[in-house]
Amino acid sequence: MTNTTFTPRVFSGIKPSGGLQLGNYLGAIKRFVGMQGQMETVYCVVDMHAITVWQDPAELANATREVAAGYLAAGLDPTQSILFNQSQVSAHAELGWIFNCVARVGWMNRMTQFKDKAGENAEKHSLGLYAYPALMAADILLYHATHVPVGEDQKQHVELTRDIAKKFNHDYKVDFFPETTPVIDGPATRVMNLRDGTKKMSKSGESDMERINMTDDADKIAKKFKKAKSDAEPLPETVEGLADRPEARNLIDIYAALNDVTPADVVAEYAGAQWGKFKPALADLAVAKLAPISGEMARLMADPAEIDRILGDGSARAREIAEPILRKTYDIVGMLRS
Ligand code: AQP
Repeated sequence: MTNTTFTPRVFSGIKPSGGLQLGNYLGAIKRFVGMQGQMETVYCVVDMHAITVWQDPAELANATREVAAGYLAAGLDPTQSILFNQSQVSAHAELGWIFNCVARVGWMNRMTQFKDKAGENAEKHSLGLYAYPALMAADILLYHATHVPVGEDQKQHVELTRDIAKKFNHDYKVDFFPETTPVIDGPATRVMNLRDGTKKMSKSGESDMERINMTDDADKIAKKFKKAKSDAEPLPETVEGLADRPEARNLIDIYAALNDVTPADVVAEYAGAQWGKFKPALADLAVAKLAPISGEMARLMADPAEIDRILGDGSARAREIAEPILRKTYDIVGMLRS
């Protein structure tokens, strides 16, 4: 085994499986933008993951542009970071197949997200939904990414990525793929559903009232926070007082993440306040922080050709990193090239 040192590089992605929601922004995009300039950053719109559940073709193309617009509107600089959509770099699918042959069925059976999404009807879901964590490992390792910022829900998949890298290196007696570190920090790594604080906020959740969409206007945001589930108690005096109060914890975490403060700061400011005071303050804060982003998203979406150009340029730059790593992987595995 050699002792390879890997250049620090960030990779992460978002599925265009619907419009962006607040959890995607606070748990992912805002943190992605914060890592820009600290090391090389590669960010993807993972359209191949989106089709693990049915997507209308015209809506998929539109959602791909909308996720790209979300990244850009939140401050991603496409000259500083690489921004592209996954299907334009075919090496993802190719390395994904190799990792399907490295990952064990027993490992995939432990993935809680598949169990949550497929529920009791697992047989009726696509094979892609079951196998997608191996493709996600390929997304990450195709860039030899050392750091992957994600929300809490993706932690298990980044751990699987580490297992795949270790098994590949061990089986082929190489030190080729890094053991990637998941970066999960800040108060909003798991933004919860506004109507049920025990469930994650999702793009594809059943009711629109359970999530804040990045395209919601001020009235909608105010209405959704006003109707958000809370509880009968006023806000506590300390964060410890939030134990067993999932809805209260969620609203305070959202406030903290939007305002770049800690949940303890929020509790200190609103100790003993009633929800009738806190919820309008949260709605005002959310509108102040999100309106400039949604306004910029709308401006960008009015010029789809420019978004396509940015994604095309990013894809070419992504291929420059990915293709040599894929070729070397094929050599290691023994794929003949003539
Ligand atoms: N509720 C959340 N809180 C914090 N982070 C979240 N992320 C998603 N929801 C939350 C983070 O956003 C990034 C992109 O996620 P994704 O779109 O690729 O997949 P997902 O986690 O399955 O997102 P959704 O919104 O729940 O999509 P659907 O409903 O289509 O499955 C990841 O870093 C994720 O952790």
